[in-house]
Amino acid sequence: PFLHGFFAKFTLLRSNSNIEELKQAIVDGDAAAALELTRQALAEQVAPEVLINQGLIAAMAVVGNLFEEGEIFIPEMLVAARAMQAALDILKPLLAETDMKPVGTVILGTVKGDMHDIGKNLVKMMLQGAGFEVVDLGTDVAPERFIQAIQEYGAKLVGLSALLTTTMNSMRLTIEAIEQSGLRDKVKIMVGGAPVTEAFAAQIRADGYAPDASRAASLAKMLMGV
Ligand code: B1M
Repeated sequence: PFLHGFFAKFTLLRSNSNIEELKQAIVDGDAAAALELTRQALAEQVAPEVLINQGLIAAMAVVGNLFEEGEIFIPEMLVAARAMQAALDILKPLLAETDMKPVGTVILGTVKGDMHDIGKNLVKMMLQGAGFEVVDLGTDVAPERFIQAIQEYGAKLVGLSALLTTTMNSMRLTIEAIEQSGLRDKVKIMVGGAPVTEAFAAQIRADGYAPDASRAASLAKMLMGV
């Protein structure tokens, strides 16, 4: 029993330091290291949900703070998000075998007529980093597709992105269509994108606006009461 305790403690200490290394690799945007450390930790029997919570999600929280403090910028945030995504891709199939539940499901898309998706993809990765399951409808998404997806996934949160002043109106039409479908009181709607403002969000009756991907993740958690 003494030796067993010793080895258990040793393994725990080792895996804690591996998780710290994994977290740092993601913050640094080193996808190769993040992958290697994730595989190593799995080989040492560290549970996937521990890696996600203490490694991936914790790393993206650090990245979000650094971004909000102006210490890093969009390119660094993108590489960090890609490193997180690489690790998440190998952990996701394993999660299906555990009972780890996502924080919630978000239906996300760039509204009709708009092809810009770089910002939307960044929002997606930060939401995933915060523990959300994201149903990404892509770009140029018609209001009916949002409605269909809300019904299909029983989602409680919808995220709309628009990069053109002309497609801000699609955002309004999407919210109006959700209202007319009778689903409005079942979902929270958050909006964002370069031309979108807090005042516009209020005008079109969205539940929230975020100026960047990091704050989109915080807003999503707030709207879901997490
Ligand atoms: Co376009 N484009 N573009 N473009 N493009 C802009 C947006 C523009 C400002 C350039 C300019 O003229 N100065 C301008 C819009 C002007 C306006 O509406 N007032 C413009 C135009 C006019 C066009 C075309 C019409 C050009 C043409 O064909 N004549 C055309 C439209 C096509 C269409 O959509 N129907 C077009 C096409 C393109 C490309 C395809 C070439 C390419 C897009 C590639 C792609 O996305 N896969 C492109 C690009 C790259 C840009 C610029 C240069 C960069 C946009 C970007 O990716 N920014 C842009 C000029 C600029 O912004 N400097 C421009 C980086 C990204 C990380 O930021 O998307 O703002 P952003 O996302 C941020 C936040 O806004 C927020 O978080 C993100 C990360 O922090 N956020 C959310 C975004 N979505 C959110 C959702 C949320 C919360 C936060 O909740 C759900």
